[in-house]
Amino acid sequence: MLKYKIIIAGAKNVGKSSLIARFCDNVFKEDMKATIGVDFKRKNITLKGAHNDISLELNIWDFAGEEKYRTLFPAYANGASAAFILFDTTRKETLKDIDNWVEIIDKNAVPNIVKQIIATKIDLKSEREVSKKEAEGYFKKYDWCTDITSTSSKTGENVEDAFILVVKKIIKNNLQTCKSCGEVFNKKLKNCQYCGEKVENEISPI
Ligand SMILES: Nc1nc2c(ncn2[C@@H]2O[C@H](COP(=O)(O)OP(=O)(O)OP(=O)(O)O)[C@@H](O)[C@H]2O)c(=O)[nH]1
Ligand SMILES: [Mg+2]
Repeated sequence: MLKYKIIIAGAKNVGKSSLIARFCDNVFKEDMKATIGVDFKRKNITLKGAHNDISLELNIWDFAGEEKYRTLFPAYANGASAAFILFDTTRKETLKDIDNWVEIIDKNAVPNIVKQIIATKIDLKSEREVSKKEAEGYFKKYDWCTDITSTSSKTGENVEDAFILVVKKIIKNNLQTCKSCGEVFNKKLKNCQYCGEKVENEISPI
C-alpha cells in the first residue's frame, strides 16, 4: 500500500481535529477537546484512477494550535506530502497565523508539498467574519493557492471533497502508471517496480 503523510496546521480552535474526525470516523463533537502536542490518525482511501483504482494509506498528523507547541511542528513537516492549512471563517484573527505556518512548511517539507487552504465552520453563517471573497483576496499572495475549500465539520459539507482534492494532487505529484502492466508506482523510478518496463513517457494515474 502506498503511504503518504498529511499534516494539518492552523491556529487554536480553528477546527483541525474536527475536520479529521469527520473525515476519518464521520463524527462531530461540539465539545471536542483541545489537542495536546500532536495527534495521529490513519485512513485508507481508494480513488478511481484513469486506468485502475488507486489505494493509499493516509497518515494524518494533527497539531495543537496553541503557540507553546509550535516548536514541534518543523520536525513533523519533514516528509509530509501535503499540508492542510486552516482558518476559521468566524474568527478573522485566525488568518494572521497562516504566514507563519506556510513559512515553516516551506522551510521543512519537500518542495512539491501540496498545500491546501481550508476555510472552516461555514455552517455558522450568522457568525461569519471572513467572506469567501475576502479570503480569496487575502490568499492571492500565494501563487500555489488556486482554490480555497470551504468546509463544515458539523454538517460534513466539503470535508471528504477537500481530502479527495488533496489526494489527487498528491497522486499527480508522486505517482505514474506503467504502460505495460498498469500498476501505479513512484514517479522518480525510471523502470516499473512491478514488471521492470522502462518509462518512456510518464502516464498520470488520474
Ligand atoms: N459549528 C461548528 N463548530 C465547529 C466546526 N469545527 C469545529 N467546531 C468546534 O470548534 C471547536 C474547536 O474545534 P477543534 O477541532 O478542537 O479545533 P482544533 O483546531 O483542533 O483546536 P486545537 O487542538 O486546540 O488546536 C470545538 O468546539 C468544535 O466542536 C464546524 O465546522 N462547525
Ligand atoms: Mg485539535
